[in-house]
Amino acid sequence: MKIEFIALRELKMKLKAPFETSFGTTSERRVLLVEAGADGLSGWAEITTQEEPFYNAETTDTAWHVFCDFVVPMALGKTVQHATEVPALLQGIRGNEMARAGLENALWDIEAQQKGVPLGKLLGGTRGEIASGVSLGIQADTGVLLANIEKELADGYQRIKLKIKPGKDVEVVRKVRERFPEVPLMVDANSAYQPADAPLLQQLDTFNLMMIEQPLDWDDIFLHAELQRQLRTAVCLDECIHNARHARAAIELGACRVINVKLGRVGGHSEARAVHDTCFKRNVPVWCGGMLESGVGRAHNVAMSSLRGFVLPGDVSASRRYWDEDIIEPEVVVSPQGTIQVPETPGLGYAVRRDRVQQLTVRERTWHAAAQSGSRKAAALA
Ligand code: OSB
Ligand code: MG
Repeated sequence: MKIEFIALRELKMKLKAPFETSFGTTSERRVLLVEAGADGLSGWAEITTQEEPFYNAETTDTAWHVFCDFVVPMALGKTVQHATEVPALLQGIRGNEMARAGLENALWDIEAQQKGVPLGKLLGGTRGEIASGVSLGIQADTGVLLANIEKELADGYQRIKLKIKPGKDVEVVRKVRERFPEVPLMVDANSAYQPADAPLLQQLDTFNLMMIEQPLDWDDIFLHAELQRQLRTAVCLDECIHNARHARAAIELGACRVINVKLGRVGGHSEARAVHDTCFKRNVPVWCGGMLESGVGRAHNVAMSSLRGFVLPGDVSASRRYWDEDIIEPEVVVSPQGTIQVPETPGLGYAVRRDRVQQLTVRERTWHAAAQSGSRKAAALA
């Protein structure tokens, strides 16, 4: 695959409802889409940054900068046999995993189309359908939260994740448990607690939670190990894990018993698969996280979730929970049993709606590789 062109677009997409976490509230997404072209095919991916550097260090604007000024110059015009070679092209860029993942994942889409196989299969996935759960934002009114849970369960979702923060934790979980004694339930703190909060977190042990996601600092594996020893409930790491080396360190230090795999956070499909393999070898279950993605990022998540180690329901849920109208056709849908079918058609398995993308685009840049002949005229016409 010769990387002949790359396009980067920013789309403005309004969420159906604001989403509140311990680090802030999001109402309107600034979605970055990458389109890459090779061998007459075009592939799509999403750069899954948030708008502000409160989840990880990247933002929509830092990713725009790193992508335009470093990723594109290092990759444009280069030839790779497999999408797995993209990380080597971008070697040297430290961090900025989401910006890098945008290019690599677009190449995975192209490779899958070229080989005539569904992306999930190309990645080594074996599942025909994946188990879907929901992540519910913090609510001012717990009554509203209970009603929302009722609705998600009626729609078939297989597990409920509650966002928590200090002051919105033990009592909220208690009320949810009282009302839903059996539902598979977990919480996600997005690094809102300190080691001194261990006694408070221990109170959560009484609610039969599947796991507590990322209670402590975003970059602190060591203190999560100390905390895990004080809890019966499994710790799940999200923010802390940026690659397979981190996953191995966290598991071997006893910092967690579950890992949330996010494509963007670890730099793309190759590293996500490596994290999966590291966990699988050590019998650590994984699930696929979400970043309030548009359909493009969501489609990539569906493909990754088809790998055998994704044994727990993830945060990959239906398009219609987020958007009045998604940018893919068909949209991601969830069955009454709480499952998503893994596409069986070549590539991503969902078509990108160019008309809709264009409508929502607020800025756009495109780069073409120089023609091989060195003809400036050919380059200008490309
Ligand atoms: O920590 O998993 C997280 C959204 C934005 C940033 C971080 C997280 C989340 C979610 C939402 O939990 C998952 C989703 O529904 O996409
Ligand atoms: Mg999380």
